[in-house]
Amino acid sequence: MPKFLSSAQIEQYREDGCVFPIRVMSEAEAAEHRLRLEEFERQTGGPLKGDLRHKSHLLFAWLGKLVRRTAIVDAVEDLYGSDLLCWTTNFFIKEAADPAFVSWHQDATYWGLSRQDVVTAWVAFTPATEANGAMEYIPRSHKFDQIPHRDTFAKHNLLTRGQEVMVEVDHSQRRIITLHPGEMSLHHVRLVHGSPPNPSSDRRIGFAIRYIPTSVAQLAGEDSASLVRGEDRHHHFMSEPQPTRDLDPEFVALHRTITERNARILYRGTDVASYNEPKALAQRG
Ligand SMILES: O=C(O)CCC(=O)C(=O)O
Repeated sequence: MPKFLSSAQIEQYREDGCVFPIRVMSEAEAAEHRLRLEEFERQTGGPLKGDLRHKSHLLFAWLGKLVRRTAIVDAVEDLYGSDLLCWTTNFFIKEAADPAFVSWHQDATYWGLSRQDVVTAWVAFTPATEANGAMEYIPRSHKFDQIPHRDTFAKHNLLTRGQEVMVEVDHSQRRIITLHPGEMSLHHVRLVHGSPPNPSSDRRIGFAIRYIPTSVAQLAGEDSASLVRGEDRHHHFMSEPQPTRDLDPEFVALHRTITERNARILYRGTDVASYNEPKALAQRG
């Protein structure tokens, strides 16, 4: 018996590689999440940058809670069982009238994980629509093998390497993931997806939470993850603690170590060593 998703939603994930919209909090709670983020941005003088956008659930107690939120984890349990890790998180923020975009890609390409049992819960803090650069995907593309990608390191590409699939994407097949604030989509690690720029007058903010069953391992280096449900009998990842307050200095230091290690996995084979380095460095390499 599923805990949260309907049988039709589970079937849609298995068949299409993506299911949405799934409400996981009220619009008011989503607005509170946005407010918390923007309060921090106001204090620090601008949009969240560099490694602060990644593994942010180790920096902010409210995001540490979000990755453990019952509705989200119940939905993931319906897909991948009851022993679950949050492997990482990534803010995908597109400013108003900004050229930032995400090229067509499969998440699995550089993640180094041992299996394809990886799902992203993309939680909308603002609306995500065709008008503000919502995610798009090609249904059933998660059933393809790993597709070769080329690294572009394009300036406005929000992906680590600006990686893109080396095949022509048939745009007539694409579906747009329209979400209201407080809703999420779930997408498979091999799904071909991307998103265009946001020409609208407001920001589009999504928080991507990547979940794996504890049996999945990291093959590309040392790594850590947060246990969010059940038990970890495999110990493939070092266990991350949960922050109880925002920006606890111990957690800030831990986050720095972890994101540096993580960047070494994601940028392996390039000259880039951290999320904070300009992409141009790699283009010169
Ligand atoms: O937020 C976007 O537009 C793209 C997000 C994405 O590629 C992902 O969550 O894997």
